[in-house]
Amino acid sequence: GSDPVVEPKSGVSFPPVLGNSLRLLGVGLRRKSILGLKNIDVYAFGVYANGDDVKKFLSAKYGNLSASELKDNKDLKNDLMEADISMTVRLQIVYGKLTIRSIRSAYEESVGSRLQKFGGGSDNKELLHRFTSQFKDEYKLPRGSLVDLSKEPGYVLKTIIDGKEIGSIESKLLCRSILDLYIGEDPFDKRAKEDVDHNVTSILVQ
Ligand code: DAO
Ligand code: DAO
Repeated sequence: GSDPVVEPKSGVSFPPVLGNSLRLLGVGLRRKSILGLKNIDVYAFGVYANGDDVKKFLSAKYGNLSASELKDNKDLKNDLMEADISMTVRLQIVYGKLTIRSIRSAYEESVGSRLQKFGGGSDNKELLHRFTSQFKDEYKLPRGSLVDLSKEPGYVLKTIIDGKEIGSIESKLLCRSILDLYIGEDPFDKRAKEDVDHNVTSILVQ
């Protein structure tokens, strides 16, 4: 459709198409508990992918399976995150008091655990640092800010804040790790992942 999609818990809405080729596959909410006491809603997010890329990279292997065969297909989920498919995760900030320091530390925890899981090697620290060194102390992310984490051909991860590119890093491991937060095994919001799985399946069976 052409109407915006609303993330129900935050009320944040996402355009159905980004640029002219990325389509919205699912929306969700990133929460974080502070001191185990309360949960804050940090940002709403939308997961986008280039539908032609999904077909191009996944049809040969999955194109003649039925929707039900695709539904619980673990290989498909991994291939979606590992293939050279253009995807963007758009974050819209909900929490009004984010500091660069809190972003860095949340990032080290969430992305750091994935780099460990998928890479395991010694360049993890260097990769983490390369990413967080893009966050200059003068950046502000007030409520309503948009951050696009954009995976481009060749496993280049671009970070774009309110339309302005702040850095780009070429790393398959980093791209895989970021996507895992949103559509991997233990995602921030299960519903978003289920929507993405469902929509990828419908791209492949159509
Ligand atoms: O004020 O201590 C606090 C809570 C801050 C929580 C910050 C979570 C940051 C999550 C990453 C945001 C990325 C844009
Ligand atoms: O939610 O834990 C998480 C991971 C968030 C990763 C995104 C970080 C993007 C930060 C841009 C910061 C710019 C100052």
